[in-house]
Amino acid sequence: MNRREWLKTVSTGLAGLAAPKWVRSASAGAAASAYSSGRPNIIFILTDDQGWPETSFQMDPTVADSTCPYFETPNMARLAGQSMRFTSGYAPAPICTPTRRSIQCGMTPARERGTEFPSDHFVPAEHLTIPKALKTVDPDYRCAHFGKWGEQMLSTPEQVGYDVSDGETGNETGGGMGGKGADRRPVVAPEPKDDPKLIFSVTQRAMDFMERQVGAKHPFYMQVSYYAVHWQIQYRDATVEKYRKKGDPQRDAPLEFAAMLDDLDTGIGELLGKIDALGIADNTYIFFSADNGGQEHDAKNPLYVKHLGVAPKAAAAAGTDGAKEDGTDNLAAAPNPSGKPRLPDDHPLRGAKQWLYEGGIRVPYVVRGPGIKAGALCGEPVVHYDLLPTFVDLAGGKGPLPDDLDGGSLRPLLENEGKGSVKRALPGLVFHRPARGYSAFRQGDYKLVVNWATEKNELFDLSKDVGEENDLSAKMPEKTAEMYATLTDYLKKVNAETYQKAKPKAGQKKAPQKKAPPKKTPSKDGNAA
Ligand SMILES: [Ca+2]
Repeated sequence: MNRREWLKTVSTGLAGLAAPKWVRSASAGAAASAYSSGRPNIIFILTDDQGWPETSFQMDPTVADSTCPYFETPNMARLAGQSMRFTSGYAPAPICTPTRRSIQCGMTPARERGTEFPSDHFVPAEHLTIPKALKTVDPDYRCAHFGKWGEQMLSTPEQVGYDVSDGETGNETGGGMGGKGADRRPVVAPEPKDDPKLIFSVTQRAMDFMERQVGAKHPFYMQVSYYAVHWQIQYRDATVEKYRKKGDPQRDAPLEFAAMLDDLDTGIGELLGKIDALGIADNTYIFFSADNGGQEHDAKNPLYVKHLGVAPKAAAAAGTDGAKEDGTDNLAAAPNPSGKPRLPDDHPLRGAKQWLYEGGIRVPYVVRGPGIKAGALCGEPVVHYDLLPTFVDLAGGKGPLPDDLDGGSLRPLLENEGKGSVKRALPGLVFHRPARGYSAFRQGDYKLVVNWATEKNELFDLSKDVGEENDLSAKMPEKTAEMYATLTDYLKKVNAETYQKAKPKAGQKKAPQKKAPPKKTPSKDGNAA
């Protein structure tokens, strides 16, 4: 069944028509509980621009620097201790919006032809999405999206199926830079000193939503997309005082960044506390991750050159600062009175946000829930476009999903202490950013990085070389060619944007965009669900 046939079936209503096979068999076998359906709740906590090592716990216990002890994230650490840690967890893209589209629809940004902020034709509301899929498994599911939705998403949260949301929010909503040129400025004014990056108001709406669903005995899906720790930096005064007393971080991030991360952690702690207080922890899955790799805060650091493989000037020209697209100002160096060299934000990974090296796409990735062994580790590569099929599987949906989904369910890994593999149509993970001249393909321990501008391929064995320093392509030409063929066959099959077409041309500002469908009024108070 293709997606159009699937959606036609669903939109015509399930009664009296043959529902998709996986829906018909979905209702049986749910465990008895306080819920009308017994189905689990699913919460996805998505942070913004939080790098793989930007937590106080090690994302990979075998990699010493996969943490920054200066940062204090006790609630994230507690959650990780109760969870399975995916040490090779990936965002589908190294920037916000392509990742956020990919999450909702379970496809690669390459297939969505949405590898930059705009997409030339992809309207999420015209496709299967997480809330639509869960409601098809069981119409009792109530779905909410709080916090940052994304830039140029072309569909509102309600249009893709959420009952409750904060509307079409973006970086500016959460205190990022708005306007252009001389008018660029933080748009949240005055700065909300008790609610930096809207962390606590977003958390409060999420807690209220959960409470309503528990009272009404509805299973729920809730995505909480925090604006932190994306620039601009905001924090509470008491929090930043704590870090001023600690001195400078061991990484490029300014100490104010640590305060923002700390406040984010406090908000997440409140959310976790509410789950316990409501008595739903035993029937609730919590996924925690970030939308792309960490922002690099100091391109002047010589270690940056080592890790990115290019000189800072060239990196800036290539647009690693992202200032033109998403309002970040990442090249602002943190004060470094000690003068000692610091580690780049994403060390030991190579690169940072914007890049398809690991620093741009490998992110924190932990999952807690029924049947998941606390403290388990999983090295199997997983990605956010696996979430839609995973959520459907955890909710009790059976049978095949539409055949244009790229993700596979993580359930076999979650229920088997991380052992096993994920069943996807393509045996590997695809990352595609043709406008910047790069694609990458992760398969097992190996990762191929294709530079379309230079037509140079690099091959890395990430099990031995997480920093992508040893290019094996000359030593392993057959493996390189095989992975290149698999990647390029896929890109052709899904009609992905090509480097020749996607790279900016002289005098061309933006690709033409499809007109967005009409907006609905967002239900900000959440009374509807
Ligand atoms: Ca981001």
